Amino acid sequence: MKGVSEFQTVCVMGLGYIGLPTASLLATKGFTVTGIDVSQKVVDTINKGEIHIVEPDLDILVKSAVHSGNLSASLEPVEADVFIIAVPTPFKDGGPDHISGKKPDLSYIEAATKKISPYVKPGNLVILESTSPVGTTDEVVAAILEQDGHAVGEDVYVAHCPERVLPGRILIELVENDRVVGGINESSTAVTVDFYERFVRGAVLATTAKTAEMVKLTENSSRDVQIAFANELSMICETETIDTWQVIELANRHPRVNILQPGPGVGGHCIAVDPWFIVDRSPKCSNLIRTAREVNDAKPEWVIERVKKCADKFKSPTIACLGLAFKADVDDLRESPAFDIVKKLQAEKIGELLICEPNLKSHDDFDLCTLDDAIKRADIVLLLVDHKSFKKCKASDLGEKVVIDTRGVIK
Ligand code: SAJ
Repeated sequence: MKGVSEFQTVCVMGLGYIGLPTASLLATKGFTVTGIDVSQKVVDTINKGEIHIVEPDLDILVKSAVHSGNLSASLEPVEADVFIIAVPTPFKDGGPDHISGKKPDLSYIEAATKKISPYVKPGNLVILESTSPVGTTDEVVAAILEQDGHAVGEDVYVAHCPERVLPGRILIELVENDRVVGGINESSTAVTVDFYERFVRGAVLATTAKTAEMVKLTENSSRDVQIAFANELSMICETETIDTWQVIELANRHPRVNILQPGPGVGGHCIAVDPWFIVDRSPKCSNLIRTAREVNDAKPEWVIERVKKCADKFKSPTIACLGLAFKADVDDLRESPAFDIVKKLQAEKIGELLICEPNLKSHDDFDLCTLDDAIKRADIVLLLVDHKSFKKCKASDLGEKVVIDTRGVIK
């Protein structure tokens, strides 16, 4: 059996927002990495040294990793010293009632574990990086490997090391952030800590698998609750005709107050999803977490009502919708409140929509236009995402146009 310092080959399952940056980073640190994805298109793109997602500097990293010969992509796993599972964990939406319908969908983790199982050998390390409900590392990953005859915990190490990187800063945070590592037993934890210490500059903190799972869910739920507070505040301030952003700015001058920013809702595949994993397992003790999710989920509808009210004042209004992404300076539309708002305005035929998303070249459902064109022709300017280019818009340039600024960026 190899010692951890001899681990040289890595197989990364899933080449998305976490898997691809991780695979490329490891490749540039000297590991021989094979990235596995279910999409032939993604595999072909990466093997050409190109990328399929928008993330600062990722194109340069992938290009150099592929050209060095240390990174290649494939549809099928290969034998390796370390296997990293970085696949999505969405929820299954729409059950008989809204809350219990939000059950975690672990099918991608199950499929990835089953796929690597025939390639796992004694001495290997299997790491789950996907954000997961408490118990998944033991009850899903380790259980599947055990069923397949692997001596899990004895000569096959299994651990959870949740990813914590912020889209838009992934390459910096992959290296700089502290990491939490929880093995299914002490030897798994120790081996995994050693592995991350080979490429992470932040501290690598040891705990159990269950604690590591809960830590990750806690981080995202905490942020969700705090954003819900800001969103609720923005609705209260609107009824009082007070500027929310000024209230927050002034309140944050108190040494122990730090309120986050309101917006059109909370999007992305993490914060809008992960708190439900806690609610699903502990429904009786998670009122605050569930309510925060509901407040944030209700915000897009509140924005739509505001748009409708403004639109009623025009015969046939032209509405510039600025942004579709789930947050600033990314191209990711998953769980995006901006996208949902624009879709609904379109479905309800609320005016002529001019849609601008500078991070996308095109979109199947919408014709996209430039910022200048959208603003020039609009009666109503609806700012949904605080993209860099939108922050240049000044109220003085918008003249008599009605402005609905859900992010508080138009000064
Ligand atoms: N948002 C607000 N107001 C704020 C901050 C954010 O409305 O003050 C909105 C954003 O516009 C977006 C959503 O919240 O729609 C989430 O954005 P985000 O930037 O807070 O977080 P994500 O989803 O991009 O990344 C989060 C991060 N978690 C935390 O900050 C605790 C990241 O570190 C995680 O790795 C990531 O989730 C993940 O993958 O779980």
